[in-house]
Amino acid sequence: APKRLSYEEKAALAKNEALKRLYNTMVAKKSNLSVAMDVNSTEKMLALVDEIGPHICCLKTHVDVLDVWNDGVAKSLTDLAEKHNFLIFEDRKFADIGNTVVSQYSGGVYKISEWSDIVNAHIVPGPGIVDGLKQVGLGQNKGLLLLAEMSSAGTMAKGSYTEETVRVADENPDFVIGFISVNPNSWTKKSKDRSLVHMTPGIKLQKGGDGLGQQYNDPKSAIARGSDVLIVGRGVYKAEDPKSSAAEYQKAGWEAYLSEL
Ligand code: 5BU
Repeated sequence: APKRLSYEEKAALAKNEALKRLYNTMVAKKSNLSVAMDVNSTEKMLALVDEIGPHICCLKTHVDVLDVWNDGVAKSLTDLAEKHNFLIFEDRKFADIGNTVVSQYSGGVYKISEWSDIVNAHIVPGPGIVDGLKQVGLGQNKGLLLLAEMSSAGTMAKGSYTEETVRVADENPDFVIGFISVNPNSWTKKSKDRSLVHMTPGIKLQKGGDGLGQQYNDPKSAIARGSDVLIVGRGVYKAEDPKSSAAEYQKAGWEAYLSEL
């Protein structure tokens, strides 16, 4: 098997600015941890992000679960991203035709393209969704992740569907920066582009589930399956001490990465 590339090597191959910035941040902070700060209180979200900021390479948001949103909140978030040096990934999971996602990405109440560095999309509609998102994001140095797999039980994103995401990614090397993946080593063999990032949700130090379909893997096994960035939600924000929990996940993820090189 070809040797696994380091984050530095992937950065050197990256064709997209946001992707390069992600790898450079990971190397600089020794962190492959992305925290999903899925609390409903905007005030609490901002306070927790300020606490755990030093430990993450990327913050994953769900802007539509927050109780308050306005341009000031967006500014607070991007200020925190600058203060702690992390990227912002809005987990919007776009899934419509190209023309509609142009508006969903750039307009509305949330104006997602103004404050996020990375968004993601399903390829259910076909490749026009990538063309639409690219029209908004490429000129602003944004990046797109394709949902190749999901962490939830019974996911239909598998087999030839997952493989189709590789084809769509290969056709858009300037804008598609990688995938949401669970077990990338099992399906990326044919991918030509080794710079692409694999970001993996459903990570927890204790394996198991949540009673609503989530399935957890631990950091070490996720990295061994080919993941680059570990996404942790409840493992951090539901912990008694979110900051020390984030530090623990950062360490576990980084040691797992080093052991794979
Ligand atoms: P958790 O609390 O660590 O289970 O949170 C996982 C987060 O990742 C949460 O924000 C989900 O919406 C998100 N997620 C996921 O769990 N599984 C997926 O396949 C995708 C996103 Br895509």
